[in-house]
Amino acid sequence: MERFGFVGLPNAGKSSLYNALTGGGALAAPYAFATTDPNVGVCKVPDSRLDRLAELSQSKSVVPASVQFYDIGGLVEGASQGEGLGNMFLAGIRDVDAIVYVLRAFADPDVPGPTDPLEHLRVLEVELAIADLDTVEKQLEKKRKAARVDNDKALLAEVAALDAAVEALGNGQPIYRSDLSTERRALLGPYFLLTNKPVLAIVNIGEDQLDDVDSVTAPVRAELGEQAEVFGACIQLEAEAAQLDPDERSEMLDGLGLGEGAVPRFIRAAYHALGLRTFFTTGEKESRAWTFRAGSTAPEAAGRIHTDFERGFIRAEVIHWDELLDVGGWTAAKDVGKLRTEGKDYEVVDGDVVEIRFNV
Ligand SMILES: Nc1nc2c(ncn2[C@@H]2O[C@H](COP(=O)(O)OP(=O)(O)OP(=O)(O)O)[C@@H](O)[C@H]2O)c(=O)[nH]1
Ligand SMILES: [Mg+2]
Repeated sequence: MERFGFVGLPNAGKSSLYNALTGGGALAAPYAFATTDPNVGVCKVPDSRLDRLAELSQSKSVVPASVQFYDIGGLVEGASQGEGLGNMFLAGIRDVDAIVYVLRAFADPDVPGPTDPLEHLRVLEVELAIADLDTVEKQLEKKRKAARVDNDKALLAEVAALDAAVEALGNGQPIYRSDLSTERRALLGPYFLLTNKPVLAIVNIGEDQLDDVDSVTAPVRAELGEQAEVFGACIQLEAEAAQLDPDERSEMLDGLGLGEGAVPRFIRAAYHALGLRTFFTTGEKESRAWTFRAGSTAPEAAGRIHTDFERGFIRAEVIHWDELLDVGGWTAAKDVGKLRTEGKDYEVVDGDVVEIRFNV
């Protein structure tokens, strides 16, 4: 399952975001370092296509895709020198797939802390860069020596990547928005650097800024450019909405002019940031959404269901979800020749409904 780690200053709204996504469970409180131990939770990925397929197949169970969220303690300036909770707890999110910055813009006299999201961004990135610099420096000399002794080409390339990382991080530049090449970034993979992961930024806006989301988020967007998906949300309202049952929630969000709310948008953006896509299986027993990486072949995608499906893959029967709804069902699709037979080179497309033929 794909995992996301939250980072932000104290009181930025990380635990509130966690509650908005998972429906509750984390302490959100107006004092710094309310979170000490991480909250780890799973969130279902809302997908109306899945609901419609389940209805079509009259499935007994419906299984959405899910993603995992890690809500950790707040980071402060000087965390690397032990300020606040220090930065040791960052180790808990070393192996997440992506980082979510929670940047505060809301003003509230009862909640201490800065309200300029750019200031939040600056402090976070300096602290993350220092943590990474520390990791890289610990490895560099060891690797350099080993590379020299063995004259190992692969290791020399890794050392060059580490050198470039030291340079960028030393200038306070996070790897993900430095000029390190994709190849070098890949070579740094085994070091699980925090700033070498895809980033999503949420600007936590106040209720009074709802009419003005674009101008509040614009400076962060300008700073991060193409390097990160940025969006604004009033996390507090989303967390309150998450506590309601679905009908009341829609009513509340609609009443505020928020449409479906920021949670589904956020999860879709998170998916996008990781290059994730969804395919479906559907039948009377179950309709289910599966996550795969963009560009996956049919056997690779089938491997998400079961490794046997990948190993023993013969072919896939495929139809796009909306076509399946149009023709009214799997048998009908077969009868009118809408079901495609795809081989092992087929690249699965977001929204495909598949049935795998395999033999092991
Ligand atoms: N007014 C307002 N308050 C908010 C908003 N989002 C969060 N808060 C409040 O701000 C306080 C801090 O929120 P948390 O979610 O606990 O913040 P955190 O980032 O988890 O903080 P730490 O765990 O201490 O690092 C809580 O009292 C929240 O209710 C918002 O959009 N508007
Ligand atoms: Mg918290």
